[in-house]
Amino acid sequence: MERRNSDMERRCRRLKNGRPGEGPVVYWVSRDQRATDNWALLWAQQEAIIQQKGLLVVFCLIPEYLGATSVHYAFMLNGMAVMREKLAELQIPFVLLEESPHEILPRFLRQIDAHVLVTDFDPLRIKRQWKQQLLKDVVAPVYEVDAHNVIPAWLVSDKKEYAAYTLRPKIQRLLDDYLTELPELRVHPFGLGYSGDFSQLPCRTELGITQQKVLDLIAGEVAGLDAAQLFVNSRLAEYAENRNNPCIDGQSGLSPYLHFGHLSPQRLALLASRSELSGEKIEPFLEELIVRRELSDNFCLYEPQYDAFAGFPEWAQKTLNEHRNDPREYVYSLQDLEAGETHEQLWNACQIDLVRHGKLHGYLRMYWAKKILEWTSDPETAMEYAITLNDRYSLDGRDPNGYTGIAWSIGGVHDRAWRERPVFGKIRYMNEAGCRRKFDVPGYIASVLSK
Ligand code: FAD
Ligand code: FO1
Repeated sequence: MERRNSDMERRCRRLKNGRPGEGPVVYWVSRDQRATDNWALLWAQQEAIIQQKGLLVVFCLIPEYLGATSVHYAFMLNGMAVMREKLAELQIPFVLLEESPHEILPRFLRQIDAHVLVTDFDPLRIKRQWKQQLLKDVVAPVYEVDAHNVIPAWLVSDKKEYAAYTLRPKIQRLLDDYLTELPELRVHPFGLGYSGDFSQLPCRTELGITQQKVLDLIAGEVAGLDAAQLFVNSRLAEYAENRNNPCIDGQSGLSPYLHFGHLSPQRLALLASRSELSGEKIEPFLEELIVRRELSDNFCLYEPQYDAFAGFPEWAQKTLNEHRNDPREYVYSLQDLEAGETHEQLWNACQIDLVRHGKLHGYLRMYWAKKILEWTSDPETAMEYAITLNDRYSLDGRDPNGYTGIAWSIGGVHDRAWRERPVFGKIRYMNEAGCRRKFDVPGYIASVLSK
């Protein structure tokens, strides 16, 4: 009898009891779109082996996801084709259904008499809504595995954390125990465990082109792991020094692979912590990758209004309300902002960078969002515009990091009060002059317009 792996067990929680079917264990992949280093898939295979059942991976493709464009879908589906290849090598079938999960999965699971349903954790509202609906209609037991955080979000904290400094000790206390080597997925010994076919279901067989570049990146878990290894070997050493300078390629550039789940954050953290670099070179990167990223999941998990004014801390709502009627020197429409047509060249260059290259350097993202607060009529409009533009253009958009990063910039989430000023109140202020003190602004503008 296969012994249960405790490292897997503690990353899994049961969402629903149910009647286990005679068919395969089903992993409904959504957030963590990879075969390698995927705790949800590992747990599903362990369950299937213990119960001597088949194993199947299913993805539900919807046409409209949080403002995603065809570029984002191309990157995602290219990456999914790589995952399907990896699964096939291990005799694990993959099915893509073209319908909302809560619509199609109950029918699909009944048809194959699924043994259990395994899902991956995602704090976003749309995912929670899908799951709430699913739990009503699915007969089989349902389990959820956090395959995205090194320490499962519901374990590291049971409440909305105030800031990085309140979450950091809770992470640090558990990190040595959770930052472990991940087991290997095995060739599945029990096949699919279903003899029927899926011809009556909205299946789609053609996915993406694995070697096609999207926004200069090859998608998927193979390219993602290569990019991670390359960053750790060649640029991690200078990360602490270069990461806040948009004129230097100092950040990892790995966020699209992390967003689409092509790269496991735990694998990346292991690669970084195992490099022969000294602690003070590695720590600043792990602080962002683990503390900051898991703080974003914590915010989206425990703050239902994570993308709205109501999600801001009390002090921020108060100060923004006190300055709600301050005169705005400039007020721009969403169209002005989208076209990068404001009075400030640096901001326009940021927007052009975002639109043309699908990404914006982390330091400039703060400045970019804060100007939207300054140049719109009210904080609610600022949130709406910043989220719309970030989700529409950023390859790593539509992510807990994005909603939290925007709420930090506009609404002081996880930040403290600063010296009071018009429009911003006590929200931390940033402007072009501040950027000029930090890096070569003309050089950045020229580089964007020349690319
Ligand atoms: P690196 O500096 O190499 O960091 C590696 C990884 O650590 C990142 O990929 C990310 O997973 C994590 N990380 C780094 N900085 C942060 C941070 N401040 N908060 C949370 N996690 C972090 N990140 C997104 O993934 N998607 C977004 O849509 C997004 N929108 C943002 C909007 C604003 C206004 C702000 C201020 C930040 C936003 N961030 C977003 C967070 C951060 O800027 C990006 O994660 C980072 O710049 C991505 O580039 P990188 O992978 O090269 O980062
Ligand atoms: N997840 C799904 O389960 N189905 C989809 O059709 C889908 C489309 C999609 C498009 C762009 C994008 O950035 C993400 C998308 N996701 C989809 C979500 C994906 O799982 C994300 O990486 C995570 O949800 C991040 O929170």
